[in-house]
Amino acid sequence: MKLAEVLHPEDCTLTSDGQAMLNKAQREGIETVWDRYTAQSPHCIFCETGLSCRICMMGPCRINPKKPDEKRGVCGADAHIIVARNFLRTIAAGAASHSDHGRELVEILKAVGEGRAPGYRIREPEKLKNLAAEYGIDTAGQDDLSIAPTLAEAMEEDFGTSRKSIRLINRAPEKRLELWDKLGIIPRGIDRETCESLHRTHMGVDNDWLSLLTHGLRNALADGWGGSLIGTELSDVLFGIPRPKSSEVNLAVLKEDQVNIVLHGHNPLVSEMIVQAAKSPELQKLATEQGAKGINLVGVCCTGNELLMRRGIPMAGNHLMTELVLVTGAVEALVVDYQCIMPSLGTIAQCYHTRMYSTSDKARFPNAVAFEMTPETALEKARQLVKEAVMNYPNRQPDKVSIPGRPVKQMTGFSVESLLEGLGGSLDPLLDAIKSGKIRGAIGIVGCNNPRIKHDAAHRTIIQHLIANDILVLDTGCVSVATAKAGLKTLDAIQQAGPGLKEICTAVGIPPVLHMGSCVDNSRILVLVSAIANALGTDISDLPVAAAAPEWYSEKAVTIGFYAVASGITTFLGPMPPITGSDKVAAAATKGLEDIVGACFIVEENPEKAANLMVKHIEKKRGGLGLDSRQ
Ligand code: SF4
Ligand code: MSK
Repeated sequence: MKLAEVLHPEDCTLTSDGQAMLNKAQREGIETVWDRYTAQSPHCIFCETGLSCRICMMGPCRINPKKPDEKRGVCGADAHIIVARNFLRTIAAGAASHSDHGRELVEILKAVGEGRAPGYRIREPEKLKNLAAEYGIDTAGQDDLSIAPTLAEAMEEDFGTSRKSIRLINRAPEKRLELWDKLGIIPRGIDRETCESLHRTHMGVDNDWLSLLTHGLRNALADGWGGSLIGTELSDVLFGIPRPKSSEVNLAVLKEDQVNIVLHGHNPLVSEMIVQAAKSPELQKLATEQGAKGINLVGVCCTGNELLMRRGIPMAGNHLMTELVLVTGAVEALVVDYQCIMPSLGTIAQCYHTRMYSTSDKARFPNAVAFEMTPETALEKARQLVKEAVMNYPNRQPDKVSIPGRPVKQMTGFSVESLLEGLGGSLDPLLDAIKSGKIRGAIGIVGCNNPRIKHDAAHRTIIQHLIANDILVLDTGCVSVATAKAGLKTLDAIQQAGPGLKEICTAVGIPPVLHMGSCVDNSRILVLVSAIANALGTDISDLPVAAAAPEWYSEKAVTIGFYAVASGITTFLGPMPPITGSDKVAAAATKGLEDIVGACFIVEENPEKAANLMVKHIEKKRGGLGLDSRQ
């Protein structure tokens, strides 16, 4: 079934560049994610509610609440056990993805210290030393290269530690740590909690839905305060702390007269080497010899976010735009690392002259050239890869090229460090703005796109509503592309903010929506809210803050949402997670956890209603702190 037969591009995506490329895809007979979504609909109701189980070969089983003899799986598991087990496995998968990414950064840090990683270096020695101090390492008299392997080894212990807790959890406020201790959910080791999730969910282990859910909190915390936070911190050490800068966004960042290389995935390890390689005068000269005016690097998804935050490299699009980037016909090379890379991309690349390259041994793709990079070989391989892309430029078919529209400007690069610098070294101006009510609170909008929801529409509606209500928005991941494309990351967007937020943004010179990085970088938001709670002498759950993932799709998003909740941040979800098959699990996740950790999921797919609920939540939290409240 083709898109043209059932759907119109305007129904699929809010974005004009997306609509233009969907029209082109239809004309050229190219199947996209929306075609496949339509073909797969309606989805299996048992899977959508979490009531199917294929954990063992006595099954697969499904629970049919309407049939008395189908209320238990073959092993005897009821709906609550099955739903909770499935949910915990999802959390474990998300935690594993982020944390394995974090582990690779630890390995590179070690390789840098041992002189095995040409191309990589320590760019933030101060941050390296601060982290070492947090891990109890005495750095006196040691140079950066000697500190690096010692810190890497200490961080490796966090993955499979024999300690009682992972180290960076200590950044959480005292009250939160006490609560976690009381609940027994302080993560002991990143790999340990993920491994234990898989153990608990094996047939015949943990058959108490609440116990499964509780371990989900611990596993998610191991991600947020462990694997993800290590990933963010070491990316900064190795590639630089993001600082405010200008860039551009949308498909028009591709250049008709240049060699276009698109960088996709999550881990900056590969893309940073491509950036270095592309600067080589020799390769630039080669590009000219092939008839191009230069080499143009652009990002998509979270590798794009990493490059945008640190280097200002323009962003071509988010998750649902990745196929459409190739439909422009203007891409010489698509270079991927891992996560959120649709297996369809290699097939679409073959419809044009585009070559797709996979760079990680653990992430292979159909119709992609396997081009594995290791710490030792990455820079040399990156040079080879850029050269291949340049040599592919003459193969471009001009009649198939169409780059729609014009790029939109955006500001990016708001790490915790750069925010503090912008505020004069102290959180006080931000706290004063919150106390005075000029800024009512802050919401971290994070996450993906999902063809269930009109692409970028929920993001845009919610965020415009929030800033108009004087709520500062921090965004990460694919939503950050949606807001940038809507012009919400420019100083002009201050005009769309409410009067209080307008005043503060004008005074500080920042847009009302601040880009804080990739989906791993949600850990930056954790660090920021902890610092605010510490400054106010309270817990995170008391603050006028929230998180939201209006168009989420990925397992990682569930884990992020759950570590936010475990940390005391109420989290608004668009699509409902597959837990409604158990009234107990659903009630706990969407209500009961509030009494346990001071936060829960609130699920509302309608963006207007969701935005209103978020404003209400912020005002309620203000009231709780004794601040003025518009309730
Ligand atoms: Fe069925 Fe139980 Fe096996 Fe799941 S674990 S497939 S419910 S028998
Ligand atoms: S890439 S996890 S679609 S944010 Fe991080 Fe985007 Fe979500 Fe993947």
